[in-house]
Amino acid sequence: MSIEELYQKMAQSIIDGDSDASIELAKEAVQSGMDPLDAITKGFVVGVNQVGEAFSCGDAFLPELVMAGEAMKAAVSTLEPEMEKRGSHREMLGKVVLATVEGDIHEIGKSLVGTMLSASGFQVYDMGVDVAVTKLVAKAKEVNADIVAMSALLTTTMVKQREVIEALEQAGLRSGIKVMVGGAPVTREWVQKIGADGYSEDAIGAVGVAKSLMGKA
Ligand code: B12
Repeated sequence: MSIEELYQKMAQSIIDGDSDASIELAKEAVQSGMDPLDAITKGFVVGVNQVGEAFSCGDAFLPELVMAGEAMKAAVSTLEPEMEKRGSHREMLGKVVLATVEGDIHEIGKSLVGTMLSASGFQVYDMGVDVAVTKLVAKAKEVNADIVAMSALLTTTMVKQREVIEALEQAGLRSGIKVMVGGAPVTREWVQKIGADGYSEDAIGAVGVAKSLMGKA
């Protein structure tokens, strides 16, 4: 099978919501020596984006979205050990408290960012999804975080990113902590509006931004 065919099959496994197939294809990618991030961005993500578009046009419904999400999660989890193995940087670059904001349960992009950051040498405290503003701020204080990184996939939950920044300010922590935000609806204008320090459209970019925020780019 050519690489292009493999990418196409990967995308199709997500469209079909077929976790067994997405896991098998992820394993095949690892065995063939493919960069796991290529498998994600050129294969699986193409499928998940297609399902997302179909959902927004009314051509797909919630069960399809759920199945696609599960298949995507299964593929990414299968590729994670290989991504971590490939992360060559072992020097501790900084502590990152990472979460998907309150009210939002989208976890795939957030987890991918976490994997890439830890593979690049950051110590990542991944708090999961739907994390309350107060819990996030308390964790940042507890571990003496260098960076707070927040994911939001819904236009209705993006506002929580601003609330966290305000809560960090109120707790007197903002000057010592850099804030990174991301997620599909996040734009540069939004980043400026809420006074965040960094933003990236993808997980690779997130590593570069985190490094530059730590003065280690
Ligand atoms: C899979 C999925 C789901 C799954 C999530 C499964 C899971 N375990 O995560 C399920 C089925 C649960 C779901 C539920 C819902 N979803 Co949904 N979902 C998606 C879908 C198709 C893909 C998201 C995804 O995983 N993408 C792949 C990852 C790799 O990309 P990513 O998340 O964008 O992350 C990358 C970047 O954004 C960036 N990034 C992400 N986070 C961060 C953080 C930082 C700090 C940085 C620097 C970068 C960064 O790097 C990541 C890696 O490259 C999107 C459509 C889309 N294409 O985005 C809709 C989408 C986000 N969902 C949508 C909706 C409406 C919903 C529901 C409200 C549906 C409903 N009626 O119930 C619920 C909301 C539930 C909730 N309260 O959160 C809408 C949002 C519309 C809007 N603008 O608000 C979308 C856009 C679909 C659409 N086109 O309408 N969803």
